[in-house]
Amino acid sequence: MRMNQQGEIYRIAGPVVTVTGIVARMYDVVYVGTLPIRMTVQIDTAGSSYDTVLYVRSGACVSGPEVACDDDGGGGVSSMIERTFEAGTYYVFVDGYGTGSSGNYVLNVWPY
Ligand SMILES: [Ca+2]
Repeated sequence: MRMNQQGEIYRIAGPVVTVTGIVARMYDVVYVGTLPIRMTVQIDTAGSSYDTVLYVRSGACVSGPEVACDDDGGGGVSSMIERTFEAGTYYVFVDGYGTGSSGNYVLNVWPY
């Protein structure tokens, strides 16, 4: 488990979100969001410049159970998770396929 270099967790604010940033080598970026009700959400990294991997964890940030993971399901080497989540708080990790993976990421969150 790697964490973002600032030790920060970014909050997802709003129903549909596109956020961008840079993942440095050896670090993940972590976002947290809360679903008020059970809903289906698509999370993807389309448009990112490197080989991304997405993880979703529930509960405690680094120790909570992993509820979803995807490497290349978004086409090419981008990642995509589409599933129905129960109400609750989830942590979305933008990781890289290899330990040296880094670059510009785009994270899209689409509830529907
Ligand atoms: Ca990938």
